[in-house]
Amino acid sequence: MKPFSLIPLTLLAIGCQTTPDTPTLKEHFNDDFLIGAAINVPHVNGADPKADSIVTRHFNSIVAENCMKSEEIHPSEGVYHWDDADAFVKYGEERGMAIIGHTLIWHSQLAPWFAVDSTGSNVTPDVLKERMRDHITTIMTRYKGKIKGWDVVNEPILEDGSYRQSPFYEILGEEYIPLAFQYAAEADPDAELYINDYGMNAPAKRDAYVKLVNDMKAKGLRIDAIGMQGHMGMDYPDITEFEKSIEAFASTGANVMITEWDMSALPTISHSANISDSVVYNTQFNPYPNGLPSEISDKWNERMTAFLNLFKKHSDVITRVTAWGTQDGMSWKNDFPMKGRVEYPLLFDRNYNLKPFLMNELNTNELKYLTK
Ligand code: 9MR
Repeated sequence: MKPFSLIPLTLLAIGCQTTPDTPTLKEHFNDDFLIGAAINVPHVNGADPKADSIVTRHFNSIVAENCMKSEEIHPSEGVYHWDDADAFVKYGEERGMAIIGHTLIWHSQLAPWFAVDSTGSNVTPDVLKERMRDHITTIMTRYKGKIKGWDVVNEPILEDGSYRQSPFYEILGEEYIPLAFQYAAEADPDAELYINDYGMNAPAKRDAYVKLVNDMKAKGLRIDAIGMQGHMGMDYPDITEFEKSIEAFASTGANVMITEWDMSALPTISHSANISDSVVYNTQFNPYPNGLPSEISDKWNERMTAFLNLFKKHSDVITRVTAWGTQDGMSWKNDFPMKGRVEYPLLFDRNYNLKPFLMNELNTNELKYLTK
């Protein structure tokens, strides 16, 4: 592998014309895994033609960043907002992409009505089961034959291996997960079914997932892949522990997917373990508002290379790698865990240029990848 410093600086500064035979990520990883990105509603609606060009050219899979979460798609009981999800699916179909649905059962961005009655108290187990079944069946049926696979349950287990105290867990206990997979398999027997979570390198969490998936398989339930959200930083996760999790998950017979890949280039802010928690603005935690220093960028690229090489090493079980966004400017990480951070976590920079680690991977010095 060519070190980054060997890329001629003049070429980096000038950029080149893209020729029709410029390599693309999807061609390059064709024998390894699907390569994808999360896209949001403005993207689908044409707000960012350059990002559209990147996605169309480089990716063969997309996932809905927000528009299929229950709060968005099913905001009140029996009321579905299909427009954004329909447009997302159409976008993928027009481009012949593997379309991924995210997510059916999740505690966060949960529609406020989902688990409570008119007085605000938790519904009974039977009512929640019926609501889950309706929700899963209605959505999956609408996109039958169009969506390749679904994150059926998202983020149900904590770092210590215990179950998250979500409304689903409070009302139904551990059973809610197998039930969701049963309803999903019944709704669309041809769709792939995934469980998806962050912090999957944690040993106790790893063990809990291996047990959960093995238990579900023993009950005859189908689970096609374990999604490892790749929300990373410069000092986490430990790559050795991450690899142990890939191997442990593969031992269940399920495939593995790197579902939400991004890597913060900024100092890690210690905050509560919950991915949706935020901290108050502090300039100390926004050290590079005007651009990433080259020594930090080099380290970031080296670390991304190490993880990419790990994914390639395990491409027999890793069937998809999906970045959580397109270019740095649109990443959720700009607001996490502190609003207003200028972040650099994605595969393309704010000028829509491929990051150096991927230019090395593609063995090219070409910066611009916008031509279709
Ligand atoms: O990127 C998503 C962001 O736009 C939303 O505001 C946020 C709300 O919870 O969800 C983000 O995506 C999350 C994903 O759905 C599940 N895993 C963690 C992701 C980052 O928070």
